[in-house]
Amino acid sequence: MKTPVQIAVTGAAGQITYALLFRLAAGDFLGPDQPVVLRLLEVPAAMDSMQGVVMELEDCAFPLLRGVVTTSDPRVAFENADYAFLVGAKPRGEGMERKDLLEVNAQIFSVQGKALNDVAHPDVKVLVVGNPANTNALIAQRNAPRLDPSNFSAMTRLDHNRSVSLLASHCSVPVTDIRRVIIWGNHSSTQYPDIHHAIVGGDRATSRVDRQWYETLFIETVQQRGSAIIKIRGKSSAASAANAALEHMRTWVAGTADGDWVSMVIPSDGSYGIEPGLMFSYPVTIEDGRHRIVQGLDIDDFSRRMLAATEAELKSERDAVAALL
Ligand code: NAX
Repeated sequence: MKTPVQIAVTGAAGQITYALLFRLAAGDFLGPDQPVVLRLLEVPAAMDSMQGVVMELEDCAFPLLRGVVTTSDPRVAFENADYAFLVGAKPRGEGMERKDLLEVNAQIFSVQGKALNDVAHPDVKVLVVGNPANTNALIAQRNAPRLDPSNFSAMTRLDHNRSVSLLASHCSVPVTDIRRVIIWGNHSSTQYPDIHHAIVGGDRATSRVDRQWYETLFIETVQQRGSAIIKIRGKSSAASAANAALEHMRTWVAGTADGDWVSMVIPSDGSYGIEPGLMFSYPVTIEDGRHRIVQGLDIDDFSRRMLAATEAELKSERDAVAALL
């Protein structure tokens, strides 16, 4: 048997983690021969509720689960962590302005970034799910100068999966026939779901769908999918978000399939004219645990405008939390 890997998960009493932890413990992330230790972080007020989740984990008698650490101290949660799923975040409270939300989360992610810097494994792979995910990831990354910036990421995989599913159903093909969709930019309603380079079966997606449908319905449906689920379910996406988080990390470790890519928020290197350093969602291929931005894609005027809008939003988020960078 291999040595257990240390997986830190924050917001461990929340609804996304309720769907995530059992899959991590079951081996869905790293396979059936990789034992894991879960290192769970919560705020003090949610420790009891987190303990209930731990009791359920125990009751599953998962063969791969070699230990569970529970704490409200990030330095304990992230100690020697190989992987960190940063799911916990402060939701928008009543009367809270967007700037207040950014600031309160920036505080959380600056503390967590520092703790990762000090105690995590030097190659730790960090995924930020908690919103505003891109900017939270930026804060964490900037507060962890010891770590390679490329070890920090945020999640647009749920938006990517939503795009794959919607395109497949519109074209009446299985999801396995869809490749190369892209989510550019921010995980917010300015994100740009792009199918200009996507493939449906053996065809270019643009030859299979009506431009009008794409520019209006497709883009808006993906951008607004989270709100649509809240409206109908009364709660935000949880199982699909947990699934996307698991897939994001699994692809990061296992690599992308030949001829395909995934969308991932990573530090911009200036590709496609985006300001270097911004945490921006790009199409990436992954090999040996290293992501590389797909280069050389044609960007038409429509796409250029969409990229500019989401980049502008990310810059304004960054400027709102500049004191903590
Ligand atoms: P919940 O409110 O159910 O759970 C969040 C948990 O985080 C709570 O138990 C809370 O006590 C904990 N928490 C708050 N501050 C913490 C801190 N400083 N340290 C540790 N734990 C802390 O939210 P849930 O539905 O699970 O969503 C979690 C986050 O994911 C939210 O920010 C949400 O907006 C975001 N999402 C991001 C998505 C993405 O694609 N990037 C999609 C799904 C989701 O909306």
